[in-house]
Amino acid sequence: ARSRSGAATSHEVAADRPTHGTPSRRDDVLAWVGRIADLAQPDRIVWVDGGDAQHELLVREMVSTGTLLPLNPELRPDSYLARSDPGDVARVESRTFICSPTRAEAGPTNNWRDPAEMRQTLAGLFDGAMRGRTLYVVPFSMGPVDSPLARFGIEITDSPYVVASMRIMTRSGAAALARIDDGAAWVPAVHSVGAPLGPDDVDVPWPCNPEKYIVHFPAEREIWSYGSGYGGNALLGKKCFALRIASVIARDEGWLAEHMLLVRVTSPEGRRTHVAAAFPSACGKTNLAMLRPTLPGWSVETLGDDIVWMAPREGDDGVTRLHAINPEAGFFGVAPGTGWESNPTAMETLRRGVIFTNVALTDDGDVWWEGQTSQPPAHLIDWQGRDWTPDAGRPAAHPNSRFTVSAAQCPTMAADWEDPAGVPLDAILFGGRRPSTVPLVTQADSWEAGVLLGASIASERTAAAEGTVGELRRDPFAMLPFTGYAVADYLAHWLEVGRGLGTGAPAIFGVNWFRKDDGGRFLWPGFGENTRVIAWIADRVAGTVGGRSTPIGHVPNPGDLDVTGLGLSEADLDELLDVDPVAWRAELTRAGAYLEELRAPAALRRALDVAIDRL
Ligand code: GTP
Ligand code: SPV
Ligand code: MN
Repeated sequence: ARSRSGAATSHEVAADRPTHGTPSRRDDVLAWVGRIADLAQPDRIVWVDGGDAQHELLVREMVSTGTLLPLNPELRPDSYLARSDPGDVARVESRTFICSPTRAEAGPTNNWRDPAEMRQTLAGLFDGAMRGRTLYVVPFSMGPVDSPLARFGIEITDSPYVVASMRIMTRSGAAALARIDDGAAWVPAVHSVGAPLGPDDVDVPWPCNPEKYIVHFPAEREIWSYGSGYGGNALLGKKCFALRIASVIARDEGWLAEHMLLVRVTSPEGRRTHVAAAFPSACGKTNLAMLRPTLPGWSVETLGDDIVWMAPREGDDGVTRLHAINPEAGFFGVAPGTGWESNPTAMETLRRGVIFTNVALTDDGDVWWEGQTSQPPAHLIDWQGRDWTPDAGRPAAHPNSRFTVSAAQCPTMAADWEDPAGVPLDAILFGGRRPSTVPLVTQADSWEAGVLLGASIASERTAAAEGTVGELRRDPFAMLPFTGYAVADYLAHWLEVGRGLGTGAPAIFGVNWFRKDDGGRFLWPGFGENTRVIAWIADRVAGTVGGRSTPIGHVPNPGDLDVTGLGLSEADLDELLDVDPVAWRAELTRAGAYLEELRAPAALRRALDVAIDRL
């Protein structure tokens, strides 16, 4: 018998495996769980209800296996540190697959595998993969459960860390299962760390497998993930569902699933502007989402920091606008660089109830990472559990170390952030890390020019995925690793959505906080001071501020941007707002070659040619 225990409950699903919790009432769900259990052969099955009792049991178990290290409850109540396997610290884009029926449907930017072949590979990998472990069934909702934009999924995982993280990042448990049981469509998502245990094996704190597969079947709307416990690879509601699979659903249903933050900006006059912004991974979304304005009278409320779903809907005024929700319920944020100076809102959010991953441990049982304070503590335990002193010559926290925390704890969260209707979008920003050429801010002159701007995003690589940090790479819409179908079709879909919106379409802007001088110093102070740019953007939407026309769109005249008190030199400001025709010709020519490679819609290539001609 596969089960070691005879203590089966009445809730038996498959074989004679003990089952705990309240299973679904739906036959298709039960059959699927049964099939996966028969394949992966876990010791037991737990239906996760999202309640405190189950959660506390799970945490206790993780503490006993060393997966979670409790932090000092006086300094950081209810918080834990997880140290991953050193080979499992980021998304693995080279191991991420889009298994559409044809290679063309995955486009030139995704790794494609033949679906039938991949299913065979997965059947082999998952055969017995959960032996000695518990199979958790985690029903979840992306979006407030009552939102017409919400979509449901069920993740099967053998990782308690994933269960605890999904509880923070999504609405998981009984409420989501109730919707599914009532007939809602659901996306099956199967995850295993790929580390079965024999009867005499002792578990490690962070089980994983050197061989990793992050697999999507867009036609079947199905996800399989093997070998990793890291966020974007394992919390399948996040990038796998809310971006890769959702982008396909959105294409079919006429909406957009994007790698964006979402905020509400209120001007001193009380005018509200809803802004979404797409920057590549580790390029400032969480920071901008938690912006603490440095200009008097302005306020910013947080709605989301990583993913936005938006759908056209006609308002009472007869104008069709994009209405946006944040499908997540928490933040999985980059720790390094987060400090009381740079992002006090995040620091306040992190006071309690946090799962930290791969940060350093202080001698008094709290956490530290590079950039939290200007001076590091004299002694730490680094992210790999080794002694660390400031002269160690290596970072104490992994550059992609992260915090997982509930959005409800964020002090700047908008009171209505869970409004099922979402917010009407006024502006969309695109940006990246560009040390040269790209101005601080540009307004696209049309939706088409804005789509071109999004399609042309390039950014220096960061530690959020494997690869060489600092290398410039193209990342259209900050969605390069997250588009579930051919990027040419994705661009065509954006153009199509814009046509449907007409005058209700949000204005589109490009921003760049990362321009440097010849000495490698950031020209722009960034962080809270980004308020100055956000204020210009909000005023442009209202039509109350000027700008000068350039071949790549409108940029502020030096006098249009409020830079009082920044101590910015005139020369630095000029450089930040400069559109150099020679550099831009080269930039657009490169972008054109890339669009060609993508087989982007002709309308975009024409828009690009027009801009080149104007230069
Ligand atoms: P993902 O969660 O990977 O999608 O990242 P993100 O886009 O949310 O990036 P995040 O806000 O976490 O910022 C990543 C890094 O960029 C951090 O180390 C920040 O300190 C740094 N950063 C954010 N905003 C700014 C800025 O305005 N200027 C500068 N110089 N650095 C910034
Ligand atoms: C990113 O890499 O863009 C993240 C972290 O937001 S992850 O969830 O791992 O994708
Ligand atoms: Mn992200």
